[in-house]
Amino acid sequence: MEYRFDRLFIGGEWVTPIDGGARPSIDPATGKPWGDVAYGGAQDVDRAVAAAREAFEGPWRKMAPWERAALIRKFADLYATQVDALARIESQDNGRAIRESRGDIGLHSQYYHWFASLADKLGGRTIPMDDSVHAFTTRSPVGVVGTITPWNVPLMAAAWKLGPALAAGCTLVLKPAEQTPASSLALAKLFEEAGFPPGVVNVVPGDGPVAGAHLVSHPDVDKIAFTGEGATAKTILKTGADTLKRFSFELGGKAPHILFADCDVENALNAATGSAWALCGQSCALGSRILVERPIYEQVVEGFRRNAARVRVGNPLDQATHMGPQAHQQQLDKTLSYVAIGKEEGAELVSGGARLDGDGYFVAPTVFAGVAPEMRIAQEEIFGPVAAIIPFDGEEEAVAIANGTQYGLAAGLWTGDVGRAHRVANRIEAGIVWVNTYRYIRWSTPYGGVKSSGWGRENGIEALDSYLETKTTVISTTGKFA
Ligand code: TXE
Repeated sequence: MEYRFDRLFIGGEWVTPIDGGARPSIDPATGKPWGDVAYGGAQDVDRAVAAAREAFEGPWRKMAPWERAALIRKFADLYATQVDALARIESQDNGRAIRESRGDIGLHSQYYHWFASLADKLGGRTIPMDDSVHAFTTRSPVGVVGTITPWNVPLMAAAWKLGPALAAGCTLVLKPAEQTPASSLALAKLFEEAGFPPGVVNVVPGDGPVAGAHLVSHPDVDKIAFTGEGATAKTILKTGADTLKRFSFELGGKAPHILFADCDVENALNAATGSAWALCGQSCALGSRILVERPIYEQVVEGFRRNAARVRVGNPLDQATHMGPQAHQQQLDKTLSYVAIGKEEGAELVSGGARLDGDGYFVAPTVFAGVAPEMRIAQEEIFGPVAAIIPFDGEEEAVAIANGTQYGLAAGLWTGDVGRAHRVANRIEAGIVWVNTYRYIRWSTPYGGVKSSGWGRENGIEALDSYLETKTTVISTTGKFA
């Protein structure tokens, strides 16, 4: 497949931006541009929304649900043949280790297949009333969806939104993050090749405050599906308020990963270190707060030190690399600033804590021990490879610390006591809790946050809810005013 990055994809055509242009995209492993990528402005967003509206009112809506499903499946099969190419494009743009990108992107076709399988099963229900009325519900697509995605996992964030949106019968304008637009344009190519009607999926890279904000305030966009920072979500709510469109938000996290003394410590330790530094620490689901019961505290801190030394940091396109660079300069600066904050707050730096030599945005896997729950490094999302180890005594304290942040996205706990597993999982404020495992995320498992971590759920049958409207129809069976 020939991929191109110098045009926007609007209405089924590769077009030159009207009020955007082309801009170098930076390879974070070198700090240098790898090529130019098109970006759009407000007028390009207008064109894309118009194309999405036309497709929504026309061919996409007229297509039978099973035909839509067949097309999504065709796309998913094509996607599966392109995993290597997509992984290389994404890793070059965002620095994610290729072994991780391949593994992740290798699963995406299943997301599309799974949602395709639901496209023709979106029935309503009948509502028992009395003999004089027949009441029932039907479900229809929300309409044109603006999807705004982040730079850490551009294709995954797209799959989580496009899968259910297309199955529901919506059309889309996808605006990827300005730092990592390339893989989303590659995605557009696959929709074109699969034979999607023009305008069903449009891809317009652009700046958040320009293209993103225009999409959000656009009166002809019915819903915004967003993944990113909480502060951006608040701006988006204000920008879009006048249109009263629908919003779903997948925001940040500060997941507690709790290790009770009765767990299988080595197993838990490996999961805890792996999921603190995956994606170079740049994922909302990572266990960035490691809560450790005191009897195993020294063992766990030592294990983190040992495992940090084993992480191979380097060229993300090298299959042997465990951890690539931070995705961009701003994130590098943010991570390093939190390392300084951790030191100032008096946490014990066990490992890492510095930028690595060279032009790329590499940081050593970093471990702070002796972290107090109220420290900023235990409260705020760093989004870098920085693990904060917090000691605790007993279940009550573990739950209090786990719930003691503004976030509530994901959590993990390790224990050999099945009763404790249920008790603690039940009390943790999070959209997903993993017990004796971590970061198991699939198309069928709902994912999303409580508290400041978001609105709505992605994946699972629940994901469809935010792309559908429910209509209730009540018919008098007597022909009289009931
Ligand atoms: O995110 P933004 P940033 C967190 C993480 C990270 C921090 C900053 O802590 O360090 O956010 O990342 C678009 N109107 N997460 O600043 O700005 C933008 O173009 C409309 C957690 O890069 O939220 C991009 O497409 N759109 C997170 C998208 O929002 C706007 C993943 C995300 O960028 C906009 C990423 C505006 N006014 C960062 N401003 C997760 N939940 O996984 C920006 N955008």
